[in-house]
This record gives sequence, structure tokens and C-alpha cells, in this order.
Amino acid sequence: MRICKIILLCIVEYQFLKVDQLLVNVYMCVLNMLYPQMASFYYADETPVPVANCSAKEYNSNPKQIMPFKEFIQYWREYIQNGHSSPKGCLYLKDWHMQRNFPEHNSYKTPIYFSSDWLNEYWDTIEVDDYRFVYMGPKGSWTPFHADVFRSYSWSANICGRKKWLLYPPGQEEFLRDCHGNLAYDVTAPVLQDKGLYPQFEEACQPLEIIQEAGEIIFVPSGWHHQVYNLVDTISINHNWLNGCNLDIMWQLLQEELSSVQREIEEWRDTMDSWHQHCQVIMKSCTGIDYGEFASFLKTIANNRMSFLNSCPRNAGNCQDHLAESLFALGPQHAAFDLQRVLHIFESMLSNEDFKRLDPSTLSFKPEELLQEIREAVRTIV
Ligand SMILES: O=C(O)CCC(=O)C(=O)O
Ligand SMILES: [Fe+2]
Repeated sequence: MRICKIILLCIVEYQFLKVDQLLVNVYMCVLNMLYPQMASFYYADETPVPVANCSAKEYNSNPKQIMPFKEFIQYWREYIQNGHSSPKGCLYLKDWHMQRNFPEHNSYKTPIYFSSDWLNEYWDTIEVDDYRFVYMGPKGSWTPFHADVFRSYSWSANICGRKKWLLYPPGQEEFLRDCHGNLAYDVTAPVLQDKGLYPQFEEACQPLEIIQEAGEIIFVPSGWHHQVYNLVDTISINHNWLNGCNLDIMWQLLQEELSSVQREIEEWRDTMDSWHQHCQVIMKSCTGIDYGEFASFLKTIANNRMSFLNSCPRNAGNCQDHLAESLFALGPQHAAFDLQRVLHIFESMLSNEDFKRLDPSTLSFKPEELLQEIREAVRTIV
């Protein structure tokens, strides 16, 4: 098992994470609430947090509710006192945007290995969303089988506790679908042995099983489906991230998603003028992004690299903001590499028939002009 960890997954001691104040506060708060005799630090508030019920299934996930942070901690304490059980089921605080809720706390710094992160760079730029989460749950809480948003990478750092990960390489998920094509909810469930329901289960390989201890960070490659258990009470930081090395996987996924939407509503194709537009709207509601937004995403990443390379700060002190600091840390060669990757995907996108069908007025820029600009910038570098 250790060999698997070393070969596949980048496990890093979290001294690189520079966890500081807020998380320590949250951790202390949890300790305080769970074991009042242990800690004198008190940190709890009315902050609303998303909480999933791991004991209930809703489609292929768990139903979620929003509750005040301290109510969740109170629940957690009772759950432990009750021998890790509760009539409310097993609740799991997950996908909490703690960093976004409390930016002034600068709770931790993303390790440099994971800092080429275009997904969060884009969402930070348009100030709409991010993919930086805190998870905390009691022993027994778990996350059903899935692959991450946009087929991004993820990294997950255990602040305390222990997780068990079951990971399947890309493609194996096809054997883990039921006879209607739906992905399994729990790959360990006995129902998967039923050949009538899961006809190809026998063909699936055994999953990689990884135990992640406190202080370890796990890297999950793009497209690896996984299911995760908290073996003991656990707190972790999880980010989804994406960059020039897996951008092509995201673009491939978007094309597949659009094709599958097109197949679904094929029968209405000739009955409506805006059929292609509708396909984009449906795709956005299913996956979170459409071709127009993907183009804006590429534009943001390219523009950030081009202005960084133009200004080329000589030392970190000249960096105006967080982003410039991160680009500086990675260096100009990295920015040049990024630009080449964007160019490659942008060229593919501009020759895509569905992209050509987009109403140009829905884009805030002229793709052909941007393409020329990126080509020119890349030519100057090479
Ligand atoms: O820790 C968990 O419960 C799930 C984490 C996960 O799926 C991820 O980081 O990609
Ligand atoms: Fe995940």
C-alpha cells in the first residue's frame, strides 16, 4: 500500500501547507466542543455551513442542508457521546468555502506543488465562486463514488483524522454502471454483485485503496473516480484544480457532455431555431459551464500570463497581488508553458463546429483577435 502511495500519489507533509490561524481556531473549537475539558480556546459561531446526511441517498449523492456551524459541532459532540450514532443519521460538513467566507484570516497557503491552479484563478478573477473547501465529519461519514468537477485534479490535506480512499483509474467507471447506465452510488454495496443490475461489474479491476493519515496530502489525478471514508473523526482541506497539464481532459469532457445533451434532445432539432443554444444552456446546468464560459476562462488565463510576461517583475516585492505572487513563484517559463497550452486548446476550440455556431454577441471578446494575440505572444517567447 505504501508503494501505491509513493508511485501514484504525491503525499506531502503539511508543514508545506502553512496551516495557520483560522484552521487552528476551527480545529481548537472542534476539540473544545468535543472534549470540553481539553481546550480553553472557544471559537464557534452562526456561520451557515453545508452539511450532507451520509445515511440518506438522493440520486447519486447525499441530501444537503445548511445549518449554523455551532449546531453541526453540537450534533458532532452528541454523536460521539452516543457511541457514534444519532437518530439524525451521520452528518458530514462538506464543501464549506471557509477560505472564501473568511479571507481576512489567511487560514493556510496552497502548497506550491498545487499552485498552478487555473480553476481558482479564474473564479477569483470574476469573484463568483471557488473550489477550495473544508470538510469535517465524524467517524463513519463518507463521500459516495464520483469523479471531480470538470475532471479536475484534487488535493486533500488531513488536518486531523484518517481517511480511506478507493480509487479507480479512468475508464474503469464504465464497468461500475448499472443496466441503465447510471454510475454506482457505493462501489462496495452487495447489489453490485447482481449481474442483472450491474452486468459488467466483474470486469472492473480492484480499486487502489489508500489510507491517508493526519498531516498527509493526497493528490488525485484527473478522471480517477473515487469513494472516500472518514475512518475516525476527520478535518481536511480539499481543493479542485486544473492547469495546462489537464486542460485537454476538461475540453474533451465538455465536448462529450455537449454530444450527450445533443443526443438527448435530438428529436427536437428540426422543430426549433435555437436548438444549439438550448444544448449549451442544458450543458451549463448539468456541468456548470458552457462553451462561451470556457472561452472566457481561457481568455482570463491567457491575459494573466501575457501581462505577467510583459511586466516580468524581478522580485516578489514588485508583485501587486496574490496572483502575481503565485505566477512569480512559478516563474516566466511556467507562464510561457501555460500560454502554449492555452493556445493549443484555443485553436482546437475555434475549429470546433459547435463553438462556431455560438452567437458572437454572447462573447465579451473576439476569439479570432485573442487567438492572434496569443500566437504573437508565444512567437515572441519561443
Ligand atoms: O474527503 C472526502 O470525503 C471527499 C474528498 C473528495 O472527493 C476529493 O477531494 O476529491
Ligand atoms: Fe472527489
